[in-house]
Amino acid sequence: MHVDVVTIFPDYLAPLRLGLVGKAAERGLVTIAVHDLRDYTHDVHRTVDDSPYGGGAGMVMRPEPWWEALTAIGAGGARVVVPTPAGRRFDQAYAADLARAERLVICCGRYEGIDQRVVDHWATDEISLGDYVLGGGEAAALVIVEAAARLVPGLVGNVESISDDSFGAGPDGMLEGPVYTRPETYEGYVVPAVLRSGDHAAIARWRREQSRERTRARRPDLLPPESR
Ligand code: 6GU
Repeated sequence: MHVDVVTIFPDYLAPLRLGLVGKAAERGLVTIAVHDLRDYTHDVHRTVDDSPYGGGAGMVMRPEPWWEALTAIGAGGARVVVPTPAGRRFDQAYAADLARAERLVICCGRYEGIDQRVVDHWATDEISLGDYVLGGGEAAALVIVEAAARLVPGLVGNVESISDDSFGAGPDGMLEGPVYTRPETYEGYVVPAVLRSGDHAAIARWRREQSRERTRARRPDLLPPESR
């Protein structure tokens, strides 16, 4: 997978060098290029915004720098993602779908948004992380790339710990239960006895129960209606 991110804040994407995505980039499984939108302006002030037609508060991102940037990148044929609170809600299945793409281009808007003609012509996907408003698409781009990149085939550890549309290794799309490591007792808190029992069937049963109980308490919407 190759990812292009277009932004007026290239430094915002620096964390993509870290962790699992960074490791994937080092190994060449995922390649990431960050582009400064202002490199596609031609005025001395490198202007990317202008006032909205029809009036109103805030500024709108001008179409010309976006069009030139996306043309230069060769975005035609790629999945072109515009993060926006007006987009389709992002989830694990959506991430898995993006992970199948050979090329991903993420267009990070700021201000009140990008001129609609850019979106109409270039965007294949408008994605929202949830019902709140971010200052721009950059934080969303970090989330989208991290969620998709860890699902790219061949990445370390993604064989059994990942399935398409459920969370982590939680069975049946339920939430993960609690996890523990050494020491057995810490600050008076003890690791549940069953996990130290060596009884693998009992451990598997306990994990399923924990998973189900946590999901019922925190996210009943993830359970089939009849078992809520
Ligand atoms: Cl993807 N972008 C912005 N700017 N705000 C958001 C969002 C995305 N998702 C929720 N709020």
